[in-house]
Amino acid sequence: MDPLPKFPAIPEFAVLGHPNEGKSSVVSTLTEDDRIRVSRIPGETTESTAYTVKIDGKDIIRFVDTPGFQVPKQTLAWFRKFEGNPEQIVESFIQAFENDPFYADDCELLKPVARAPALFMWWTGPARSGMMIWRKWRS
Ligand SMILES: Nc1nc2c(ncn2[C@@H]2O[C@H](COP(=O)(O)OP(=O)(O)OP(=O)(O)O)[C@@H](O)[C@H]2O)c(=O)[nH]1
Ligand SMILES: [Mg+2]
Repeated sequence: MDPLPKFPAIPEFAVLGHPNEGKSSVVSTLTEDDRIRVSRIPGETTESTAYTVKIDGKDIIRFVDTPGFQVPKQTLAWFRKFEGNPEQIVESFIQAFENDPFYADDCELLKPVARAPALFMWWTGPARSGMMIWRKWRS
C-alpha cells in the first residue's frame, strides 16, 4: 500500500465503477496483492489506495483501487451544472462535498482523477464502450 504522491511519476491507472463490480478484484489480480479486500457485500472499499508494481526493485506502474459510485446521478447532475473553470471541475467537486457524508465515496473515488495531469480513459458496458484522452493542463 503506497501513499498517493501529489503527481504520479509513473503511469497510474485508477479503476472506477459502480460498487461490487470487481474493481478490487481487478487491482488485486494485476498487482498480485492479496491484501486487497474483496467482498460479496457492496461498499467494501471506502478509500482510494495505490498499489505499485515493481520489477527488480523499480516502480513500473501503479493501480489505484477506489470505492464505487454511491450517488452517480447526483454527481453527474452537479458536473453538468458546473460553471467554473473546466480544468478544475473534479477538484471543485471534491472541495464542495468532501465533508458531506452523502458524497463521501464519490469524493474519495475522484481523488486519483483530480490529481492526474492527464487522463486516458476507457470504459465498457452493455450499451456502450469507448475511450478518451484528456490533458488537463497545456504546457
Ligand atoms: N463471477 C465473477 N465474480 C467476480 C469477478 N470479479 C469479482 N467478482 C466477485 O464480485 C464481488 C465483488 O468484488 P470486488 O472486487 O470486491 O468488487 P468492488 O467493485 O471492489 O466492490 P466495492 O469495493 O464494494 O465497490 C466479490 O464477491 C468477487 O468475488 C468476476 O470476474 N466474475
Ligand atoms: Mg472494492
